[in-house]
Amino acid sequence: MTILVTGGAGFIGSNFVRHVLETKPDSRVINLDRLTYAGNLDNLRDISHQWEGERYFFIRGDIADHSLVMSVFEDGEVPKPRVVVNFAAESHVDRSIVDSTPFIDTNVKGAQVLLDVARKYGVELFIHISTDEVYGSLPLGDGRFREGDPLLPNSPYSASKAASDLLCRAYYRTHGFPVIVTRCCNNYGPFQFPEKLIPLMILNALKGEPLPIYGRGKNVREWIHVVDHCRAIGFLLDKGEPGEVYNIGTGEEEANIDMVRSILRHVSHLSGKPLKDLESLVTFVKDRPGHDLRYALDTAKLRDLGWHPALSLEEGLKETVSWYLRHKDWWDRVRSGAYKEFYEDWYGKRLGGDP
Ligand code: NAD
Ligand code: TDX
Repeated sequence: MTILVTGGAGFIGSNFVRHVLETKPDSRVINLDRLTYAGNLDNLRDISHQWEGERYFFIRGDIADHSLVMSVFEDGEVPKPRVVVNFAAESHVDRSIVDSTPFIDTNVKGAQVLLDVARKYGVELFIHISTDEVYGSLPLGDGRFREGDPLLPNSPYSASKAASDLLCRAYYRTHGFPVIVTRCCNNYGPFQFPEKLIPLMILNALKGEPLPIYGRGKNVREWIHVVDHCRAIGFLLDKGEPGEVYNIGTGEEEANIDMVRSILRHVSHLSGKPLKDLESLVTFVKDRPGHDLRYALDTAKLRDLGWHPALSLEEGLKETVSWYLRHKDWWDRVRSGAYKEFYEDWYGKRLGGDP
């Protein structure tokens, strides 16, 4: 099986490339990635050393570039993909508030180009990686989103993801094209770009920098270790039904402030830094505009097929903090350049006061 993985140099995509090559011995992976600020070939250095040119192929390019995507299916030098897993996206909500243009270009236009070309070349299965954010926001309490619930996105990011989910639905209904859409909760784990809550808090704590928490930290997220997410996608490659949507989650919810306190506990334990000093870095800042209060998923549909998460949040978080402590070289490189620019622009005023 040759799989075209788009966005394979990003956080979840790189974990998925590794997962597939390690768990499916007869698989080959073509990684198509534009290498935006979030794409990083360091995430796959071990994979390219071991398998480049045999089971792993990298192509730099934009999923919205029609002729480039066509060439992936035609070029004689790489195997022809029969399956597509689309991770490529602009993925950070805060950046979509500053400028939504790249979100439309990649998440909407890019998805349409990929669907079109994949259909033309008779791809047998297309898995589109979407998000719980397309459902909108829940009140605090027990409610959970189910796959048939309406899409009510609140950020430019989630609106662009919802648009691509609807394109997938339309390609299935109109053309009978075999598309599966997955909607996962918040991921954490190795190689996550430190603009997202968990790595941002780990690295700022290690550096003794302020820990910016939006509003009062009461917003709730459901969390999954990235390897459990990858296992679920691998499972759906074999067991998923075309035309269906699957929620992927763990049921493990945390308010942001509690999540940050757990992170600090692990950072203190593993680094020896006094917990009191780390907690003094917590800084409540101006809220994210349109900030969704709570996400939570009903995952009965996937669990009934036989998938369950393997890692608890407690274990996964400890392992993740330990990974960042052991990979300073990786994050030192990542925290320069585009990262720094966005950080100063977005957090500069927030951390200067005005909560
Ligand atoms: P990421 O930002 O870490 O990686 C995105 C990757 O896509 C990068 O390698 C980037 O270079 C590449 N890319 C961006 N635009 C491209 C384009 N036009 N053409 C080709 N490649 C392009 O994102 P992530 O956190 O790994 O998320 C991956 C997918 O999973 C996204 O579709 C996201 O919406 C979805 N998702 C993420 C989470 C989460 O918690 N991170 C949760 C649910 C769903
Ligand atoms: O500095 C911060 N302070 C803060 O309080 C950051 C970066 C975040 N937060 C809050 C906002 C959210 O309530 O933490 C929570 C998590 O924030 P993010 O890590 O930005 O994730 P979120 O907005 O929930 O979206 C994530 O999950 C769904 C991913 O980034 C998306 O790609 C995915 O679709």
